[in-house]
Amino acid sequence: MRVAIVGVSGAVGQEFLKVLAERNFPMDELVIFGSARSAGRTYEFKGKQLTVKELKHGDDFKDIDIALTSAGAGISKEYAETITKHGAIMIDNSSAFRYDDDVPLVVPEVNAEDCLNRPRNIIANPNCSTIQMVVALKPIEDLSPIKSIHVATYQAASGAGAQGIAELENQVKEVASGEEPTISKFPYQLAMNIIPQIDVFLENDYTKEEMKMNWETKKIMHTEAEVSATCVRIPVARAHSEAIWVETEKPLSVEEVKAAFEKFEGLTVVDNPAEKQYPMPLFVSGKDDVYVGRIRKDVANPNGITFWCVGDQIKKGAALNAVQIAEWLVANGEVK
Ligand code: 11C
Repeated sequence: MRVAIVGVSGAVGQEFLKVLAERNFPMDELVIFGSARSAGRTYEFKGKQLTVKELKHGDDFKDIDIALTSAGAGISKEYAETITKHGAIMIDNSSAFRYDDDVPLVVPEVNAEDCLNRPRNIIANPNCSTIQMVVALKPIEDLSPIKSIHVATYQAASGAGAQGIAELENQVKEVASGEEPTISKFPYQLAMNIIPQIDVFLENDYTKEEMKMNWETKKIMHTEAEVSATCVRIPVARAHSEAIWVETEKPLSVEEVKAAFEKFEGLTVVDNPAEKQYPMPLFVSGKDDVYVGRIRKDVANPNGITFWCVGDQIKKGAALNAVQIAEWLVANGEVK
């Protein structure tokens, strides 16, 4: 088994290294690729130094079984043929192929079997804000079909990559010392502020990030239920939070939803209002699971349940989900 990482120097690329090591992913060799700028750098993996190879068109992927790619949609589109032409399965973290009918979009806890139908040998990893939401929605859908979803997100700086985290950290220092904050990745100062815009605005006045939550949820959950999202950037490093309102066909009790959450693989329930216990980015950063809490009946809708959901954006929102897809492929004999 030979695995490749493409885009190893980015925040998600670095997390691929950590997650593969942490989970002791079964492989004989790991090959790491990056841009001309990062070629030649070395990164440690399980005590060995690996050198970054420059990503080029050619036959470098000839003996690769699985390629984990996170180098942006443009690179994914340009190199998909190079990566897959000898049989490697490309698990792509970018938005390049998510909406293509012949590319499955997968969160293993929800729709792992969709991996079986991959005519182009590409499997897309969803957007981080969608991943954590669908992990929480699936056990509800299993109790009663979901009719609609409203969500307000509180998204971490890491969604804008390692440079996004660095920009927030710098701004915190700059603001604290009375300096003018340096703004580059985000449209406004993020420190001491929140920004109700992630990605560009579309014709319907939702942002692309908000519509990704709509389009991707439908594809992953095989549902027609609409998602109405408001996505907001907040000054937190690397875990996204979401307030979610779900309307189901039949009314559900808090107890049955909580029990379904507790049984569901990949979810951890922290919900003890009397002791002020609920999930927060402070405690969820770096964790594998998606955390849920504040579970209650929606007082504005007899068929509504509302709850709070926090997930590490770089782990389950990106690298871990991709590695779990790879693990599923291996466990199900999909890798020759
Ligand atoms: C953010 N969700 O928080 C975005 C980052 O489609 O993979 C991930 C964008 C994507 O800014």
